[in-house]
Amino acid sequence: MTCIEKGIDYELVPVAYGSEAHGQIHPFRRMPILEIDGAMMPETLAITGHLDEAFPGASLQPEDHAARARMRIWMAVCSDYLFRDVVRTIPRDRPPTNEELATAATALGRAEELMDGDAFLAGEQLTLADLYLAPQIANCGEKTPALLDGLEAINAWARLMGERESFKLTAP
Ligand SMILES: N[C@@H](CCC(=O)N[C@@H](CS)C(=O)NCC(=O)O)C(=O)O
Repeated sequence: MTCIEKGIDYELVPVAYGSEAHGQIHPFRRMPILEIDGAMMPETLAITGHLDEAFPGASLQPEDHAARARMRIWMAVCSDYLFRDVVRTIPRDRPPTNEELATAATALGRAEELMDGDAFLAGEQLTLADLYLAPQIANCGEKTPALLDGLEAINAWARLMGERESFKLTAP
């Protein structure tokens, strides 16, 4: 999504997941990994920040200090809490337990409370935080749509994100 929002050409390259070769380009054998200028860069935060800063086009990080902090709050929430409690906790290969559902629902409820009525997470401008949260909410919607019931602010924001070309073109 970040590449598309910035107008950067990219190619998705398969990797032998968990292999030694994978370990050589990501020490923890995860995704994503950006290959750029002959170097391999792991980790979403580093990758999306680099794409935004190293390429021309409208910035995806606000100039205003408070808005930038708000973007980082959301990115921390995505990275630390929603990724762990929603994306990782809700399984794909079996129905979730009640405990797993409760863990995810608590995290989503707290995220809902953090929404403050702006069009995007850090204000009226799209930022890296929106591009981080959108796939996480889509992941939840694929696996357990009922968890999103009643989360009005998150659902309104997700509808807006779902209309973007960058979302449609990268749909799972
Ligand atoms: N902190 C890492 C997390 C990376 C991560 O866990 N990625 C997931 C995909 S979204 C993954 O590789 N999962 C497969 C696995 O854990 O084996 C980042 O933000 O890049």
